[in-house]
Amino acid sequence: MKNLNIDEKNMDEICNNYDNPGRLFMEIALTQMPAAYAELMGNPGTGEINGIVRFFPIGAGILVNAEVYGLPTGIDPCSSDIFGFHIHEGHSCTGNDDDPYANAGAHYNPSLCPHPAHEGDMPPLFGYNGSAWMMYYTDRFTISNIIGKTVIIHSQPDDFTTQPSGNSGTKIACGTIQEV
Ligand SMILES: [Cu+2]
Repeated sequence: MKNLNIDEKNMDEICNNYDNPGRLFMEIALTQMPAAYAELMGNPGTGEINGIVRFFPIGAGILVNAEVYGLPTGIDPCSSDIFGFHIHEGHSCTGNDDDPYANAGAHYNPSLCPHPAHEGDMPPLFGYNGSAWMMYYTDRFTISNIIGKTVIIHSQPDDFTTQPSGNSGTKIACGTIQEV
């Protein structure tokens, strides 16, 4: 088994040449500090949702890792327990009675593309008995693009078709992205 020697200088080289970048990603997530993170919190109306999203720059992309607890669990055996998950352009997890995270705004979408081609569109969270874990690698944004913006969990699956946000229901948890 190859021994990975990870430092900033050789990340591009490793990413481009290593035969299993997934192992590099796992190793980085386990051993390195992220460049940015968001602590996700629910509100009294959505229960005890809490979690963290961490952003690691690797090569030309960003490795995103989400870990969330306290998600709703469906009673219906056919409940999907899938939750839309996006970076929104607003800078605040505040709102009003109708939408407690209204000030998180719309999806981060500087290119003005349709959903799901927004820069802030991410893979949805798949709930497992109320928790979720997800990791993916993207070049849709840089760390400086997202600092201060918000990560939102929605109540429903993202259908990746309906505009402007995949018919993913209400916003049930939110966190502001902080630089480490
Ligand atoms: Cu959203």
